[in-house]
Amino acid sequence: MDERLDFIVRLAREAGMLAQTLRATPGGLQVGAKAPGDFVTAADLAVERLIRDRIAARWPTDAVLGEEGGLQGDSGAIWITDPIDGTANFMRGAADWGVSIALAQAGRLTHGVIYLPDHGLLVAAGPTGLVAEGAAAGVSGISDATAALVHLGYSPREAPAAHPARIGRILSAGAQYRRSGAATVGLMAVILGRAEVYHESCLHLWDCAAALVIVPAAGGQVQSAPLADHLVAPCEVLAHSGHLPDLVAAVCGLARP
Ligand code: LIP
Repeated sequence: MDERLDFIVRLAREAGMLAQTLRATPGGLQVGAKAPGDFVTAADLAVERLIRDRIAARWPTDAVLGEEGGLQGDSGAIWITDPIDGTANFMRGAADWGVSIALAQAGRLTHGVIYLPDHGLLVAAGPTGLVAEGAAAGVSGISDATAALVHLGYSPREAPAAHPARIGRILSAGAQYRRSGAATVGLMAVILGRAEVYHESCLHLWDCAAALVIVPAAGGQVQSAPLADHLVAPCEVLAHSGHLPDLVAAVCGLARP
């Protein structure tokens, strides 16, 4: 395993354990809201601080983009992290949340790790291969839409009417949909072959950068904006197994191929 992949796997485990410890500590969560429905807890801030400190100690000239602290540093190597993805679930004691850490070098995403601590699932990928703990990684081979699951993400950044319209297209295609409230959970489902598609119209890079590396390594396909655009604004993200083009077109509202 290359040293950066080994580093992010170990860091994701440490970050997840810190988040679990803080949530279990009486008064450890002090919850705030960045916007209506967009929560941040003391654990989000502490875990991102840990991630930034560990990266700075090992690669002091690299830049870091985090959900809570934004972009700090100016370098060809940028670490991209959501310390606790699915904060609204995490702060209520639900299991659907995760740690996401990725690395971009010279304008390309090269490494990523997603860790779902309460589920005991970790997947990571880099130039030397794929690592999976808690389950085998590999996208689904299902090609029948009536057996397919589509995970959706939603945020108030998208026009509310667009979401039920997307659900209607999925049901009309014969498939079923799920919405966990954490991109990492839906993207992990695609990586593990437990769902066929993940889509979100307006998703920040820190929620999905790791998955944009891992899904292809698990045999799937991803579509998103150029990295330079996604670094500065949320963009549409699609990850899928590659065996259901008609369903993917329905999810995205595109003409059938
Ligand atoms: C969340 C994402 C989710 C999205 C939410 C939110 P957070 O991340 O995982 O997919 O729909 O709007 O962005 O804010 O809990 O880290």
